[in-house]
Amino acid sequence: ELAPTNRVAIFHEHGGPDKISIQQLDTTKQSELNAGEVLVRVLYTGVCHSDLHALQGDWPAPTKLPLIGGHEGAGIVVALGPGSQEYVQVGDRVGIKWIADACLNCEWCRLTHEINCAQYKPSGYAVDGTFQQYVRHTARYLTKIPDALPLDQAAPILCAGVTIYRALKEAHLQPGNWVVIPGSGGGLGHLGVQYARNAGLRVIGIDTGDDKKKMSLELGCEVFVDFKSTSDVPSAIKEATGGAGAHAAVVAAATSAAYEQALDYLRPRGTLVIVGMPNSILPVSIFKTVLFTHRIVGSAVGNRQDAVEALEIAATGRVKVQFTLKGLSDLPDVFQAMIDGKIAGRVVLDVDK
Ligand code: 8ID
Ligand code: ZN
Repeated sequence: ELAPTNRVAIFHEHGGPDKISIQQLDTTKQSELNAGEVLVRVLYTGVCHSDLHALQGDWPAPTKLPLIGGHEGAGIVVALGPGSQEYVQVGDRVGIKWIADACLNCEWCRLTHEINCAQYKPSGYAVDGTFQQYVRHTARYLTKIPDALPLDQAAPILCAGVTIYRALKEAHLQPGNWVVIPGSGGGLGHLGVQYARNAGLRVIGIDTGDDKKKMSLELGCEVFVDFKSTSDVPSAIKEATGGAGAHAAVVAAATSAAYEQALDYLRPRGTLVIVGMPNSILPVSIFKTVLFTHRIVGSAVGNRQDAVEALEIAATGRVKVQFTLKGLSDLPDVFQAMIDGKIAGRVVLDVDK
């Protein structure tokens, strides 16, 4: 059942989409499973903007090199290492997430904050990820995918979905509150609009262009603000919320401008949730933060329970990934389209194509 070769998208140095090459690697190493590991045959993987940050070397944390990126993988368990059968069986439909593994034994892991574990390993960053057909993965950190959810739909939930679902929780909102989602036409954002609506929130989307506007409104934004054609975004948001401003902004855009604007349209006691990750500094007025008693919080993916919940909600059909299906060999073009801001929703790759 293990093919002799593994088709991968790999890069040896940081840079642009031209650094990616598609190769066939020998699978011998992958068949030697350690205790607690399983072999996953990846079928579909989403392409997250974090994969582009990894390719470009944007963040002040080094990736492994050469790197096979990707951290939104959906596939089937095809082989079990010793001791892994207590978690999964051969044939199980499973998801691979940003957190490939954590120690599960430190203070942060005990509190379910595995993202803060000093030993946690990000997929497609510190260890090879899902832009390949076969991934060796710790059994205990895989997430089972509900039967009702097709694997191509499930893939983007495993990072984009779980991340924005958890970020909405971090805003501590009540039904009827206003939440603004900058980046509402992107991968995380378009799912955020739907999870927010599912939680009874009133949603304002910010993004640009007709496709992203249409998608944002169809998925449940009451108001859409185009950040390129609107001269004063904060005023537009204040007006839409009856003058007071929004209860929260959950920023899913990879640009600092979206953060600076958010601080100007939050209502008193409002919360800014930092999700999108440009490598930049946000200037914050200490005086205004005190005057308006704002909260500013970071949110990073979600824990294993958040992943289960995000998948279950998607399996009911109340959250639907809007995706374009492409092949692994299209990855360079997909990254270029992401750089150009042309992707509405998500791109999912069939790793065999
Ligand atoms: O755990 C985390 N915190 C986490 C997890 C996953 C992803 C963080 N991220 C980060 C990614 O690394 C990236 O920085 O979230 C950001 C968004 O990821 P994505 O959703 O995968 O990116 P996208 O599909 O390119 O969507 C971004 C959207 O933002 C819009 C773009 O038009 C695009 O639709 N946008 C931009 I660029 N500037 C904007 C602005 N000023 C804006 N939208 C509103 N206002
Ligand atoms: Zn991601």
